[in-house]
Amino acid sequence: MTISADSGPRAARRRAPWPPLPADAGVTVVIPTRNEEGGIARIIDAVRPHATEILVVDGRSTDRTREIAAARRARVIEDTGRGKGEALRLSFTEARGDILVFIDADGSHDPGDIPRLVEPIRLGEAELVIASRTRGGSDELHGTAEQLLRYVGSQLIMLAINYRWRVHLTDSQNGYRALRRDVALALNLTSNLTTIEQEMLMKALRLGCRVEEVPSHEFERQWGVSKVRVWRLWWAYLWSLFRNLF
Ligand SMILES: Nc1nc2c(ncn2[C@@H]2O[C@H](COP(=O)(O)OP(=O)(O)O)[C@@H](O)[C@H]2O)c(=O)[nH]1
Ligand SMILES: [Mg+2]
Repeated sequence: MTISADSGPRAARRRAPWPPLPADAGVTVVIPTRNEEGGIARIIDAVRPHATEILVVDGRSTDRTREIAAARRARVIEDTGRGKGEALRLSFTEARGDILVFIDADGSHDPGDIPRLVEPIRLGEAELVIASRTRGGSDELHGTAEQLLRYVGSQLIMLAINYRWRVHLTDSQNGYRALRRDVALALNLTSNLTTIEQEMLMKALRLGCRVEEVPSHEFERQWGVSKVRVWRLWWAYLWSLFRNLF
């Protein structure tokens, strides 16, 4: 299902359709990492069949993440430790592929879904394709108070975005997604934190990009610990929402 942005008050800022990608468009799989030595090798091996380049953006890991990734022949670069958002933004200029796929390093996402994320972009049917946990199910969003906060918060944010741009999307927060690199560069994203995901979606809609979703299951983190504390960050999500919504 393809959903286009609306004709809202800022429609004048819409730009012309993006030019078709070359038939041999490369895919850079971007893996942000912070202390992911437990499974980074497995992720790199699993995404390799789907990638022309594997770019690990490391945020000051104090374990062996960078070493292991380099030994697995991924390209490893370092951000300045501000957060996952900074890591993703850095990848826009560093990646060589025309299509970027962002995937977490914690084993939550199924790398086998990469072709389905990339296909609509290759076909010129979408500029941003998000893996939807609402459609694919999540083992990580239900059960504890923090997970409830994440779930309810993300649904409310999704509701606001859907009303604002008159779209009908289901997952504004999943980090597992594919984006054209030229679009990524045009979005002028500023988030340093995990608010980057909703900022990316809102700015893409504002630019008139076509956003698609594919169902994708989210597994529990397979190793290591989560770096994101939503109950400490809720203000950042709200601020990002208001700044980008209006
Ligand atoms: N470069 C970088 N990566 C990060 C940072 N924080 C988290 N990550 C990575 O971003 C991905 C998602 O983080 P995670 O802790 O699993 O967040 P959660 O899934 O929301 O609990 C993982 O691959 C992390 O290693 C950071 O500050 N810098
Ligand atoms: Mg995770």
